[in-house]
Amino acid sequence: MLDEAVVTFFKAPHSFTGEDTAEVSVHGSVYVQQKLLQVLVAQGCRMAEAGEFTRRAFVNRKFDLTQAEAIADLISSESEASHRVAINQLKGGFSKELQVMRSKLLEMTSLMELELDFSEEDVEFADRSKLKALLEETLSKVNDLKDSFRLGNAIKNGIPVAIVGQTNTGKSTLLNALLGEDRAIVSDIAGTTRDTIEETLNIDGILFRFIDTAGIRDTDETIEKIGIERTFKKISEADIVLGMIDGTLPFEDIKKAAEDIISTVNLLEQRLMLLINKEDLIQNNRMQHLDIEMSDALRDCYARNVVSHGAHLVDSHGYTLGDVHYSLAGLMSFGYLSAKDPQSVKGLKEQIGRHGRLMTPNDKAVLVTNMRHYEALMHASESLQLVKQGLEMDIPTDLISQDLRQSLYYLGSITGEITTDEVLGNIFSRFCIGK
Ligand SMILES: Nc1nc2c(ncn2[C@@H]2O[C@H](COP(=O)(O)OP(=O)(O)OP(=O)(O)O)[C@@H](O)[C@H]2O)c(=O)[nH]1
Ligand SMILES: [Mg+2]
Repeated sequence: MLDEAVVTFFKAPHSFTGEDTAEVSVHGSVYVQQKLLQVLVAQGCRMAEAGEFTRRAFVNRKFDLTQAEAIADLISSESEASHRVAINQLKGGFSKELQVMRSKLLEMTSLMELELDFSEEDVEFADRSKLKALLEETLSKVNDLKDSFRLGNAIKNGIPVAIVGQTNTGKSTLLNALLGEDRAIVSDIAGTTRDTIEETLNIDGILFRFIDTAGIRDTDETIEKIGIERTFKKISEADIVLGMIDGTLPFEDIKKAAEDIISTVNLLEQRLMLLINKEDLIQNNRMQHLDIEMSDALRDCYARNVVSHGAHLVDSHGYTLGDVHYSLAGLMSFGYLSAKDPQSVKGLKEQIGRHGRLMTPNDKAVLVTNMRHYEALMHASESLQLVKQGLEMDIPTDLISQDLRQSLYYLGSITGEITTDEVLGNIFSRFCIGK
């Protein structure tokens, strides 16, 4: 006797995989488990491969490929928001949208191909104006889905927040305070941080990825230069930029630092929070002055930058939250911070959480979170674009239908209607054994 066990039998097709399945539950001893496996293997069983159960379920049409991938996402979800996106995908919202598009396109393609069979007779089964309308509609849906990847990816891996500014402004101090641990080295020597440091943090159910960067300054030092190049790369990849400025500097320097930061950010796509740090060292009488001067300077600078990008200036309403003073309406705000003071950092954290909530849809919006889906959508979009051009230029039907087939292929590859063993192997090998 090895142990007392419970054996559960799941009869096909009402099991997870759709096949007859048995589950053996034993007591949690490693010895018992090992011994049991040995016995079973000796009786002709073999160990499951990574993701084999989910793969079998997919092959038995229990769900499609996006849903199988959603299971992997669900297992690895680290925040409420990423969990919600995975659940939406598991429920099949994304697949349904794709299937509707695909079946309409398929019908059109079949009609066009029928014309080819009757090419001598010069008939038109597929109404070209209907096809054009369908194309427009599909193309815009495909592009919307494709564009949702930036956000979807941010929700899954953390919304990237870059902490940037000149040296010694307190960036690393802020990172540490946000995380509540001494993650980055802090010192009063300018140029302490050389490389970027990334850590994730869950604020109110949304995952953020904070990136402390090398301070920006003119330097001949090779390594520091490389670090500063990385800083600019991180700024361009961030959704939220925390621009740190040393509040003890003369006003002209503060203004210049703010302008430098603003010019590196794309205010149409990124949110910028300018933080005048070391508030504890700013004298009260100077503060009021600074406030007024900064507001004026920033309004001008913001208008210049945003208007030069072709957008409207957003009216901003200032309000105070704890120690931190912000204007939220625009995508740019400025406020004061004392990175050394937990209360001040707490206010900032709440503010960042608020930005995050504004950025993440809380309804059942379909978001693309998977790189594979994103790539397929990109290819589908390209093929559809070719079909559209082909129709406009009146090129032969067989060429148009080839491009249509191509787009159908890419759309079908997402849900797994069209797959190769290689693709499946790739997807399921990322699952753990036993899943
Ligand atoms: N009084 C005061 N000092 C601060 C505050 N924030 C940071 N400091 C000090 O400023 C100095 C620089 O801080 P760091 O966090 O290393 O600055 P950094 O921006 O990461 O600097 P680099 O890595 O060199 O770019 C340290 O001596 C900090 O203790 C603050 O809010 N108030
Ligand atoms: Mg630093």
